[in-house]
Amino acid sequence: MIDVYSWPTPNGHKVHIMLEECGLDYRAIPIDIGAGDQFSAEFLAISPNNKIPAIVDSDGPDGKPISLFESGAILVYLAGKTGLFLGKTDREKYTTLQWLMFQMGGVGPMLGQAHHFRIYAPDKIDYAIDRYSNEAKRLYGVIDKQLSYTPYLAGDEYTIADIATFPWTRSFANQGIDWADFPHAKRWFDEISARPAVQRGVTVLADLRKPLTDDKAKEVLFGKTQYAKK
Ligand SMILES: N[C@@H](CCC(=O)N[C@@H](CS)C(=O)NCC(=O)O)C(=O)O
Repeated sequence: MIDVYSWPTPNGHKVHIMLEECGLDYRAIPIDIGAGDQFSAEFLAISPNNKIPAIVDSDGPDGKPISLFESGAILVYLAGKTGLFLGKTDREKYTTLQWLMFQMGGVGPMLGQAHHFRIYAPDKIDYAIDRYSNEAKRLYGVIDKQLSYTPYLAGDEYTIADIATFPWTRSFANQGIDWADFPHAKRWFDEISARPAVQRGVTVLADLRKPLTDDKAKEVLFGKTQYAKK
């Protein structure tokens, strides 16, 4: 059994979608990041960076339990465990990892900052909004160009690179993106949105999430609680 410690955010959705796509048995354990659950000693023991998602697989590679944090590492692990969505040849695998790293190092952090400064920041700082909105557009441009050559990010097959990137593009409007500017990415987005496992994955724990409007949740995520010494 795989326990997934998570919350219905883009990084959480990646793992929920992968588990659904692979047909693995799992239990979703909510870590309410607006309430501060990510700072509990139990959670920090498996996720020292105080962020979701994390997993504990009772049946790890050596038959013993393994715990993992970082969504990219979890996707690679689940792909290795099942032999699914990583590619078959070495060439396909490295290409998948390349686009996965592009998501982890670029798409996630930058789209997250665009969303933050456009929507959540208490002061609307033009410099920050422009910087991250421009970077979001540039990244969508890279994705759009790649998807003008190939059906999926890493080539002809749907892989963990698509599974990692897709959840971030669901908030395109809050990132200042107009799909009309990115027709190939829109074709990909619509196709992935229609996959049954994706539709199930994005509903995991979703009924627990409230809009990020209350001051307590904002303080936990963006204020002193986040930076208190642990
Ligand atoms: N690089 C990490 C990022 C994880 C991450 O940023 N998780 C957010 C939710 S999407 C979180 O747990 N935030 C809680 C906090 O910052 O305290 C990954 O991909 O797993």
